[in-house]
Amino acid sequence: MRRLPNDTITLSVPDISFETLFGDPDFPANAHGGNDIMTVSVESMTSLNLVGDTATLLDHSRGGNDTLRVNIAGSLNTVIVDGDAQSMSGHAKGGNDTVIGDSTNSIRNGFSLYGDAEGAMSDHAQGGNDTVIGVFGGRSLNTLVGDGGSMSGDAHGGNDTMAAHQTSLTGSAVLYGDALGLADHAQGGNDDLTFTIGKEAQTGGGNLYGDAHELSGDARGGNDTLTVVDLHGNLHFYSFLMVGDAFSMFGNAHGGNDVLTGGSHADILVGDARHYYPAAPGSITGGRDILNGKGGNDEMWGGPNSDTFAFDKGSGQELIHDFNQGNIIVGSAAVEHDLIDVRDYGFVDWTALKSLISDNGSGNAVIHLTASDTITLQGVQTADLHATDFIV
Ligand SMILES: [Ca+2]
Ligand SMILES: [Ca+2]
Ligand SMILES: [Ca+2]
Ligand SMILES: [Ca+2]
Repeated sequence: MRRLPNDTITLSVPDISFETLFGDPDFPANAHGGNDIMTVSVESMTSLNLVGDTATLLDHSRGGNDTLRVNIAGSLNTVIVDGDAQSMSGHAKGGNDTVIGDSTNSIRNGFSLYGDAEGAMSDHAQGGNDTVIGVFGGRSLNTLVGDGGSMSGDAHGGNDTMAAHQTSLTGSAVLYGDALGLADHAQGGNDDLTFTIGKEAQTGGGNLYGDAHELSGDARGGNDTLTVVDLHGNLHFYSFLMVGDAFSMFGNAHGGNDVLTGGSHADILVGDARHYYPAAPGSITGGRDILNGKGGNDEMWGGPNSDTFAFDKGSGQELIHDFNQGNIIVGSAAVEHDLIDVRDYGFVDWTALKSLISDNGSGNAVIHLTASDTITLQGVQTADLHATDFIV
């Protein structure tokens, strides 16, 4: 396999230009891309597509391990960065890249960062294990994707590390661990997604999807970790949607076992998907997820399969929508046993906890952990709850 040279490229793109830059523009069949270091600065009203290797990785070609960084100043730029290529097919393999977009102190700049390819990853294409980092503010909406625009056939997503960091007043980001859509037999990797709210941040938020926006066919979500970190604390204008696998699951899709940890505001945490469209009753299966909303008044859905809802002191007014009901929602008759973990509250035993549970006016069980912390179980009555439903 021919190995292409390792290049170091540093340049500035002038205002009002359209540029597409490749790390290895001349890419022979089945070559191995170089390990390139590319740093590009962008001013205003520019459209940039920075690609670590070449336009299309085909057959048995491989992307190099590239470090791609775009520094964005000014305003109204459109930036797309691909760790490897614009599309991948055959048995192509993406490299393990570091992709960085930085728009701190600029206004209205959006960037889209892909660990592997902005377009389709099809056939047996395999994403690398990439590090995707977006640093932003300035009223921007940004997208971070661990692998590709779409994955189909037997494509596999890599195990990616993704970090979105809001450094200034306003801004938001959407993170996908693998791709916007996973179809056929595509499989998501085991990704680590983090959104950090910086000390200067005032409003914003984002959506974190462990795998994709849509899982269809026989697609399978990976085992992902989703975390919101709040360095500012106690904000009023933040909201996060955190979903372990995908916004929508269709057909025979399978969810992975995900761990979701919210921030200090009102988050929505979903173990598998927000919406389900099974091909037949129970054809969609969910993972065994662990959800912890942390502070703020959070809403949670564990989704199908047995999930654990964990609560820390100061958790606020929490609502679980589908306690032991996730399998029913996808039409499955399989037994499900969700758990509520309240160890952080230090109750002596189940009897002590049980005395704090009562039905509200709507007939839903409410667990009064403290004067200010409660858990409401939608569609569940106090009489339905037993010691085996809790980790005390
Ligand atoms: Ca890559
Ligand atoms: Ca991935
Ligand atoms: Ca997942
Ligand atoms: Ca689940």
